[in-house]
Amino acid sequence: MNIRKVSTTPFSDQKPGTSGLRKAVKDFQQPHYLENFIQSIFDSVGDLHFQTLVLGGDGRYYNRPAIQIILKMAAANGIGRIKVGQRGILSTPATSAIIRKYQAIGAIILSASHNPGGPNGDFGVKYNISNGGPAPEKVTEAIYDRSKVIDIYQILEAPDVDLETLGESHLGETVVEVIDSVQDYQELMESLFDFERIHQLLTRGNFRISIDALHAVAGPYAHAIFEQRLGAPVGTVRNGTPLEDFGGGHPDPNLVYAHELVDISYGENAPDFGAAFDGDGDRNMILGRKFFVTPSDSLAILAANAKLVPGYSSGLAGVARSMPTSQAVDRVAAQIGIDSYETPTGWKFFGNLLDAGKATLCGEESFGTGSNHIREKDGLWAVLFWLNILAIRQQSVEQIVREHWQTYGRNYYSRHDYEGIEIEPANTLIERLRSLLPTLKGKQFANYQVEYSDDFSYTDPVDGSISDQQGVRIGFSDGSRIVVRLSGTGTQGATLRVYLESYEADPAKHDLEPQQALASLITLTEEIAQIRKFTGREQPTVIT
Ligand code: VG1
Ligand code: CO
Repeated sequence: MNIRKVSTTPFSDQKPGTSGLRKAVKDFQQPHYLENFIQSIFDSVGDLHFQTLVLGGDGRYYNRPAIQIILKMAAANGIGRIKVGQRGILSTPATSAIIRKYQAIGAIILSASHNPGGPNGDFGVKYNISNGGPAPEKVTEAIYDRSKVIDIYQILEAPDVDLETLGESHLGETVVEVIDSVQDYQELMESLFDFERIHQLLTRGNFRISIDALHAVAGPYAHAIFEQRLGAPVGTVRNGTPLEDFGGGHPDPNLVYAHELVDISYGENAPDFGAAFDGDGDRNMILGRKFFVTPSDSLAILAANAKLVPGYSSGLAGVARSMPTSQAVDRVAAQIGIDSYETPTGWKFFGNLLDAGKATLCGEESFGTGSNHIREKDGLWAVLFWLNILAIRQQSVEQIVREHWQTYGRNYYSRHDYEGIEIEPANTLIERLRSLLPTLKGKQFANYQVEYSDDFSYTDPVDGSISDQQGVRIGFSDGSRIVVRLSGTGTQGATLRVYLESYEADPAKHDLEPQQALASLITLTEEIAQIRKFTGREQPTVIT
């Protein structure tokens, strides 16, 4: 078989964001666009000979053609073995598990996560390194630097690989192994959780769950684990077949986009537990009966109850959360006497803490929770963790959350997103806020006194690398916070994210709606940041 060396010219916009390179499908379909980026990855990661690469994606439109291109490029670049998910399907957490289990050099994950799919939707490429986690910034920068000067890529001339049939074949010298998408991941889950107790919970008595895969990658995993293995009735998993356009929806597990599940969970005869996942299966939303669990609370509750779960029964080394995530987990860490780390947004910042054994559980406010079992956030894992806790405590989701608030106080929390706004005024808003920061400290706004104001800078405690300008934070003396940053995953215009948090110790005041509890902070945010003026929007697009 022939290796073709193809001349190419660089694209200037292949800078990976919070989670890989995300662009419209149409951008990726430009001649050489995908190939340039893939070759830039291969050129940046060192010697590939005799190495194993993991390859898969969330099943979105363009997944299959992209996989064929990448298989042939990987073979042309001399990779020893490629483990590719059957039909090109691998969730992000499963990919991370497979890298670690088989000591692969890394993985290419084709996903734009929660962004919509289809010919007019988005596509994405993430590169994960040998620890199973997203490439850290020094790697993504090397890939980006390479993409700016690339002039040639290599691809094997060969027929397409059959992705339907499990087993091995050859592409030139390279072994291509089509693997079961679920099996390795399911084995890992069985090693962490008490499947027998969860099986009992789901089959004896009248505890009912409802799982929504939003037509995305988690479907096959959820069918196999909840229905086939754990005995939940067929039909428990809704929208469980991955579709190229996710049925036209946003595969984003929150109260806005997972409205079908929300209607069920707040309807008559609601199930005891509900959950949804995102496009690539790394996010989760947890619902009780007529009850929503804030992701930040979910992280804190998993941390507080970790000893009930076999995989974590010996306790936690530490916990970590992204900076905008609420401080609820910090209170649990303080009580247990372990460290709590605050990192920039994006899972790549947890990798070093997990590798160094400094943190066991990690989480983000954006519906992401995970642990040291892999190096990605993990939607199904979070659901199994909750079910394991529920099986042992024999209380409702709401009772568990309310008891948690009684013990630790409640961190009221909300995120307001302004999606698809114009880039220039969005940048001006942020720059203006940055310039205000030095003047804010000590200032009094109605009942709020500013205790600190900065643009978050993170020094990695393991390798000393510094990441600046990770979000404007304004903290008040009563523990409330406003955080403002721009998204690094959007593909149209800019997305402004405003994160609001206030703390309430008194259980008598734990029954407010978050928007109501945060109302005066929301007004104050407008006063300081002038969001209406700069975005031209009266309201956020999405409130979570
Ligand atoms: C968003 C979330 C962030 C998450 C990232 C990737 O990033 O806020 O917490 O890690 O998406 O998640 P940003 O830069 O748009 O705020 V996923 O599930 O899209 O890979
Ligand atoms: Co995701």
